[in-house]
Amino acid sequence: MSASNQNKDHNIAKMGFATRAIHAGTTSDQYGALVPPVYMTSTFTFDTVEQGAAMFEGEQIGHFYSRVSNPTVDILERRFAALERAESAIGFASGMGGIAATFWTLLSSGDEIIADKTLYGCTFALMEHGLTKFGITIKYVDLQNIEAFKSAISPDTKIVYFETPANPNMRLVDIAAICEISKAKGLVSIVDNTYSTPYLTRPIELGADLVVHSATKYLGGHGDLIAGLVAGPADLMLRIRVEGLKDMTGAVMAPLTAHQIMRGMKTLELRMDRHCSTAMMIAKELEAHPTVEQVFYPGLETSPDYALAQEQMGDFGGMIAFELKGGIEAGRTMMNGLNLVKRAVSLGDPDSLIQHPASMTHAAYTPEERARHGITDGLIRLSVGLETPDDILTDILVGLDAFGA
Ligand code: 7XF
Repeated sequence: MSASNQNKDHNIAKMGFATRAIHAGTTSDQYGALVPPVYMTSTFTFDTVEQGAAMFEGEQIGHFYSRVSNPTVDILERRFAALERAESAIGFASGMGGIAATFWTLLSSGDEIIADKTLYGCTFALMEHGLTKFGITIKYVDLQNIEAFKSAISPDTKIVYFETPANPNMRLVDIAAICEISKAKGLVSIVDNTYSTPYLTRPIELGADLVVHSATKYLGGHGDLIAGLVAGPADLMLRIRVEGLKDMTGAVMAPLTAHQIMRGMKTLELRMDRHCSTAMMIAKELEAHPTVEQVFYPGLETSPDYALAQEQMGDFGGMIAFELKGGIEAGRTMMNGLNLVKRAVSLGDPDSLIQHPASMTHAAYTPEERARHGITDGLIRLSVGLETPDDILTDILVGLDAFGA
């Protein structure tokens, strides 16, 4: 990177979120292209054998193979780091690819992870069915209980890991409180910030070491790609690049995907504002509806997490979970009665999506595990999209009527 680009980036770093989402990390090409070129190349040529050797040794900085780094992905990584207020970031082929590469880099046999009791189903499966095969112990702890966290820490604990809000039940974890203890005990704290996005919550500013994301969701923002991003301190990120990404998973992000995510991120702030305002409206309507037993949305004053949400979230996000009085049978009837809102997993798309965690995203848990981990069978998860707010609401009310009838 040239000195002039560094200076430009330095100024961008002081600017607002939307400005950073559009401009941070930009480098100029020989034609002055506004949108960065998509470098569809697997390899890069060396001027001399000596230059190639210097790059492999790490003595000379530059791109030499796209499983390690790529100029288009590099711009996205710098831009995303500027949003999370991190020193550095890495793009991955999927959220799971980023999470796996991070664990593979940081853990050895005999180590222990303390994970929150509510996790996305495949993250749980990676830990419970994957890492345990290699001598790693996972302790699932209710991280809303600070004392429980403290007493779970042992000399073997290396990582504390949590989502906030958690997928699927919307529980919040106090990032600052957990990360302060984690730091004092020498653990690496890892926050899955997929639900909030850096627009609403910046875990690193609150003391977290690493932030992981499914960029498939709000960051890409259009339901047309699978990707992951991880951000954190430069030294740790370099280790994750060289070990977890390059050698242990090879879960590299494609340059075209980086281009799509950069296009998506330009409107992240606008989209999140709309996701949040529509979700708040729908959460209130659901809460007032006679067929609804309970609504889980941190923006509701009745939420046990309302005070914490105001502290660590700029707004309350686009995800809602709820239970109907008639349990899962009523939930199925309700979901099958929808026309506009689509029955699908994933989230953060312009299209509103609805799904049943116990049989879909969290099917990796056994029924007993789901009960222990706070994922009830009657829970329905709604990803509130960007359609006209009243149209989403009308569709949901028609679905609730189908159940009420
Ligand atoms: O590998 P992916 O890009 O699908 O990301 C994995 C992942 C990591 N963290 C969180 C909080 C996630 O929600 C996800 C993916 N979740 C989707 C969902 O809950 O609908 C996956 C569909 S099964």
